[in-house]
Amino acid sequence: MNIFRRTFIAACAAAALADPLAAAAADIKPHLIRFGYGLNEQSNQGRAVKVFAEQVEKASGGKMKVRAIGAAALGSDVQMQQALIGGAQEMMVGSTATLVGISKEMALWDTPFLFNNTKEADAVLDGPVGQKVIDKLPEKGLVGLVYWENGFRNLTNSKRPVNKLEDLGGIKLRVMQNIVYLDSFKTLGANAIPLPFSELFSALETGTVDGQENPFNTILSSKFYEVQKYVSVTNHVYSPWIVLVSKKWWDGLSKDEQKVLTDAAQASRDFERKDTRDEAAKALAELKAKGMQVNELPPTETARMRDKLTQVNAGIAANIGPDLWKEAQADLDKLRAKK
Ligand code: KDG
Repeated sequence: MNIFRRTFIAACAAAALADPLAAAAADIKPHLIRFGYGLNEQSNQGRAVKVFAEQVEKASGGKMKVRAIGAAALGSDVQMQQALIGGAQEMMVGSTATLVGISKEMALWDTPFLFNNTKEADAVLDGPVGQKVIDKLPEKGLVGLVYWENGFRNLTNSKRPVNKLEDLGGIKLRVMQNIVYLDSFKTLGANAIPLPFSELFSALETGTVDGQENPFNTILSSKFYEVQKYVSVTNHVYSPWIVLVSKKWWDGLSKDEQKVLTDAAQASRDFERKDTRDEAAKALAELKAKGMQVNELPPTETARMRDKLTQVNAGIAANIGPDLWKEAQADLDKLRAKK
């Protein structure tokens, strides 16, 4: 366990144990929380769920226990979302992109090249616009606690390096089950095929698909280097994860129990973003060491990609509502003017 994590957990434990009477006096009953996620236990997603679980247990004096269940053992993102809505599962973390079928405003985060860097992403996701998108969830039976970082997405495939737009032509590219991703990669000329994450490795291994797109962290932790030869650095979209609670279950919790979960979610968000960024900084070199051939698209080519993908932006703005779209763009303009 790295020094950052040890220090972080010690600090959480100290904070919680500093006031054991508070935990004992609080209106907290025993709960077993099934928390599902799609990547494996060793991934950045798995590590952050573990931190969340440890924080919940410490802050509740051991009364609230989180059973972290990874590798899509409780189902795909879409299946877990339905389980939360029905009250059959308490919590999950997954992609905002797979939530669009339930809450259309989540499509804002699918906008290609929306964020230029993580500073912009954190500011908008944790600001008023991010909250407005989360506020649309309760009417659908979900409670969103925080956004985590999946990261900037990049292309991998087994056919050829993607040095220019035209190289995507004819590549069978797996995309998330999301209309914007489907439209975006069709617009770029790929043969876009939507699949759940849990089916991706085998689809790459069998050649059902030639490629996929994900952050370096996921490419590494899911061992895509075993079935993919080329990494083409595009950073074509920043992808958030979102920590979700079943509203049916949440509404039955006391204010103290809800506070344990919101505090733990915020602490785990801060851990997860730092952990993910630290890992991402080293992941590309590790992918090269695993034998992958890496190429960075020249700025002229990413500019062509960005220009071509503006076609999908109008559809996103119409789908999420022009006011929300304009507010997000205005917030980004203000952030960029501050530079
Ligand atoms: O459960 C898997 C999800 O977290 C998903 O976001 C992973 O980015 C992903 C993908 O490509 O499906």
